[in-house]
Amino acid sequence: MAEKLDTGPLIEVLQEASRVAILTGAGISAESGIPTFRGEEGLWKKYRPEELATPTAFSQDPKLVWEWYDWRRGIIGQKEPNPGHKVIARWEETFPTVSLITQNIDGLHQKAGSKNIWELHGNIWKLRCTEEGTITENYNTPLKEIPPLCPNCGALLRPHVVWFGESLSPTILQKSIQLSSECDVMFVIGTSAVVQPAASLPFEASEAGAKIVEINLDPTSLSLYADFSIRGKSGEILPLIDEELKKTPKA
Ligand code: BJW
Repeated sequence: MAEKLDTGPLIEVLQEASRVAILTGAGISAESGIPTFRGEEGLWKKYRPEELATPTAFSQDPKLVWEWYDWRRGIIGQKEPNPGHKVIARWEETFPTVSLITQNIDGLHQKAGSKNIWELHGNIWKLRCTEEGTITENYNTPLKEIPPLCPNCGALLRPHVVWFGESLSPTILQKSIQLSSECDVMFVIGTSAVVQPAASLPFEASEAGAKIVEINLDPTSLSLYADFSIRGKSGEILPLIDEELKKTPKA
């Protein structure tokens, strides 16, 4: 599929682009071996996270919720960025401005070298004190105690992630909306585009005149509205676009 892709019209658009925004979801990390949330092999199927990734679940059984996060940290900690993450990181040198808005909490974009990142749903390597709100980085896998407690005040620590029904950081959300409405091109990569408010960002971009490029294994509710909807693995499609971009002289 990827080999037969006609990238010509997309390359023309990219050659004119100066502000590129990229919205990523779990699919970008799938080829690194991190399960996505939805779909046959999704995390939701095996571990019912809709019951675990909520403030209610945490207040009822913090140990259970932490065991789930500890298990996921153990998987993520062993994984490396794939060619898709690496192309996105390199594009910070290719385009005048690249802004990466990610729903992922795995930290693989940072590991690949991306710098200008806006993490909409937090980061699994950060813990937040439920009393003081202080945020600390912690890379221990497994954690030394479950549930972990704040070394300063002894209160429960929680994962610094955004659960269903919780608000996103207003600063990060506002910045993401601004970047979406100011970009020339927005890539939407490996997201089922069902979780709000992230799923609205491509529409902000499109309404403001940006071209939308979706890369996904399957069609989504965004596919019909995208200017380019490319089916395939992002770890294959992104390097292919990058190669074409490098070898096509600007018109
Ligand atoms: C590949 C691939 C490969 C696979 N290559 N592609 C408006 C209307 C209705 C409801 C709401 C609304 N506004 C807010 C809500 C409520 C709720 C919501 O959106 N619900 C919907 C499900 C309907 N949103 C919220 O609660 C948000 N808070 C909020 O808005 O506060 C204000 C408010 C609250 C309540 C009401 C109204 C306003 C918070 C959302 C937080 C989401 N948190 C999670 C968990 C994070 C922590 C953790 O990881 O444990 O974030 S849920 C989970 O979904 C995670 C993800 O970031 C997020 C998105 O998933 P994603 O990335 O799209 O993954 P998948 O698995 O769904 O898709 C993977 C895709 O990749 C697939 O399409 C594959 O085909 C593809 N793929 N391999 C390319 N190799």
